[in-house]
Amino acid sequence: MSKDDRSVLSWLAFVAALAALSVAIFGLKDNGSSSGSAAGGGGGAKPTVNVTLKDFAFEPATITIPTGGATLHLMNGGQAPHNFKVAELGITSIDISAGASYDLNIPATPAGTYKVICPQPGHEGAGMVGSLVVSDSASGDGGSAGGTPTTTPPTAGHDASSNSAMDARMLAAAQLFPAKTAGHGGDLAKYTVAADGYKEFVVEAKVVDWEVEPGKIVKAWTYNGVVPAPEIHVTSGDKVRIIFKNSLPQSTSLHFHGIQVPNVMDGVDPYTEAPTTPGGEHIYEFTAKGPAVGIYHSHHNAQEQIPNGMFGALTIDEIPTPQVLIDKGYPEKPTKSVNMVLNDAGVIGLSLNGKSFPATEPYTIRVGQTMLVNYMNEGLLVHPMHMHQPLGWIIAKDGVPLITPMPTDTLLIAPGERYTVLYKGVEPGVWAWHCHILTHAETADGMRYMVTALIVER
Ligand SMILES: [Cu+2]
Repeated sequence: MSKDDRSVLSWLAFVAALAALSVAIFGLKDNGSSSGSAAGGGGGAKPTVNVTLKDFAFEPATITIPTGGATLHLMNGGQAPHNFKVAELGITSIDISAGASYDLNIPATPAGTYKVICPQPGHEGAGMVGSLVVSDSASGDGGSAGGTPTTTPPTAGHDASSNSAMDARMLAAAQLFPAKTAGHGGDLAKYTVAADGYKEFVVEAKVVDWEVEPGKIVKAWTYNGVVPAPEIHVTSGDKVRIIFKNSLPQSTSLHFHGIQVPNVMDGVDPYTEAPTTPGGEHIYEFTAKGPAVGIYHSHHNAQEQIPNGMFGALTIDEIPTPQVLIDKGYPEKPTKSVNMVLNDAGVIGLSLNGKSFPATEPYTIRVGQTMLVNYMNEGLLVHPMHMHQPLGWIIAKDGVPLITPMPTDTLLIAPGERYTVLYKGVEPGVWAWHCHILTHAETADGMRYMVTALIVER
């Protein structure tokens, strides 16, 4: 995969535009007027009060400080960036990102109750409203201490506020895409050429920490520490040797799904070989016969080992662009070739290439360029994968080129199936690309799981 897959400037621009739009809609653009924030430098007597910013609330909702001022230690315990604003006092913190904290200085202030909001677009509407009570009488939680204009959460009607809360949650979720997570799977596997001419790949099964989405770290069962495993790509006629090591706490075996190999190399223990026990090794050898769009995965306790992450693409040669599409103006070779491995179970769960939205990877092509996608379903369920645009052409099923390509915008892929689809960029834009079983793509808190985007640039 090329670097520009991950250069997502257009998408970021799109997200920024979306954010700007919502700022315009909500009219919450904050004009600064931030107070001094003597982050901790404030000299003696001022107390420090801890406030946690959540999605979408202040905790506590009523913050009591003395008239002499205080330092508010603001901690963002949510997923979205938050801010702390007291409009009446002209005080605004900086934007505090998820997990970060900030000390906000509140100077000496007349007694009273002041409304606090988060000025991030939509957050006030989502209920992120609190009160700052300035009082010398009550040092406890004196919620009703002041006599001045109390501002409790404004409501524009029950439905309206819960609806705007939902919109705000969805916006916050969308703005996280593409979220950074540790680890990237599916990159090309390295090999060495042995003295006898074999291409040698080392594949080690092991359990590692894997970040499926921001902050969701699971004990994944992997090949070489990534999900999906590195793609093994070879050419017809290549002699292939896989030196397989088992560093799992369980026995396992390695099967080459959709690849023509001798029976004794099929990896089906206990029939074609003995299981490879923890700490053990097994050598697999075959001569590559292509084209093939296959998978290497476990064939031992597979209903658990595979969804937990033990799968990787194994491809031989390339699926050629059909003449009928070349005649329609498709380039002979795709600009980009992508494996899209679907999963829905085990510790990884609903995911595309080992990641769940917003941590899924967006892909970029230009108008006129083509992207070839090998869909591979390693989960336990069927998934109808839907590309909003452009229209795709199915050019191979299970690695066998079709005599006549078939158009698709929604393609049902069953467990174990592989489909090869060619997409040609036509209309510029950021196009949603997701499983169309809607509970695999969305929640009431916004898009999740099996969702990514194809970015078509001019
Ligand atoms: Cu699905």
